[in-house]
Amino acid sequence: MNALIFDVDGTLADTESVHLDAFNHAFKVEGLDWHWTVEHYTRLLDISGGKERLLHHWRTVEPALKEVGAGAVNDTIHRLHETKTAYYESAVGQGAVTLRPGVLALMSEARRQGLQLAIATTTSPVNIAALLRSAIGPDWRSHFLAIGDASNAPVKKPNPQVYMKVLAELGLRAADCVAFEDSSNGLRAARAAGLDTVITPNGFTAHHDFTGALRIVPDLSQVSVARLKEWHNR
Ligand code: XBP
Ligand code: MG
Repeated sequence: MNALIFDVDGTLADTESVHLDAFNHAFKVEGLDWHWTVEHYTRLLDISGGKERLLHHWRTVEPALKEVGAGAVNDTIHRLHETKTAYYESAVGQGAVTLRPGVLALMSEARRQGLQLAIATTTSPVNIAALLRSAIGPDWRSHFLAIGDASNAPVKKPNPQVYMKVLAELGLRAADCVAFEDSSNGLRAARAAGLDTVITPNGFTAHHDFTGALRIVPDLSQVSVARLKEWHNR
């Protein structure tokens, strides 16, 4: 076991409630009478990617949308997502979320033992930076040998593209790594890339199907490198 590959949203931190607030803020700024409830957003999380989620919602609430020019739709979605991302970045930068239990300890122990760390997420680079800059510090990027995100892996989970990209950048086989995820889309992407995957569900994903997971644990507070090697080797 030479590397640990971490998903971001819902795995490193419980970020989805802040993403939800950011979407609702963007709707207000745009003057749209949309408001996503926790229940509705929980369902929308079956779609990976904020822009993709916006388009899916727009299509469901406005079937006549297809008459609107694709250009106009894309422009509005980009504007909404920019406003949403700016709100998210500032909220997380002000400490709106902290890392989930055990995440920092496992990362530190892994680095001390010479394992590589990587990130494989659907979200935008600015969101990763906002979270890890406040959780780890200004040198957070040096902790990760590879980072796959929306800017360099546009085909979103459950497609394995982001994990394949990270494995290529690490120069490692899937068999030499373990992934960490919180959602069924994430698990399917990691499994499709051949990765043993530890699942830490959260309030938004507890109902997901985690068939094929290496282990399902409430959080990483009881997960050490030794325990991971034991699970991985077995
Ligand atoms: C989960 C996602 C992301 C976020 C929103 O990412 O699907 O889209 O919900 O972020 P992860 P964006 O793979 O880390 O679990 O609006 O930047 O897409
Ligand atoms: Mg996730």
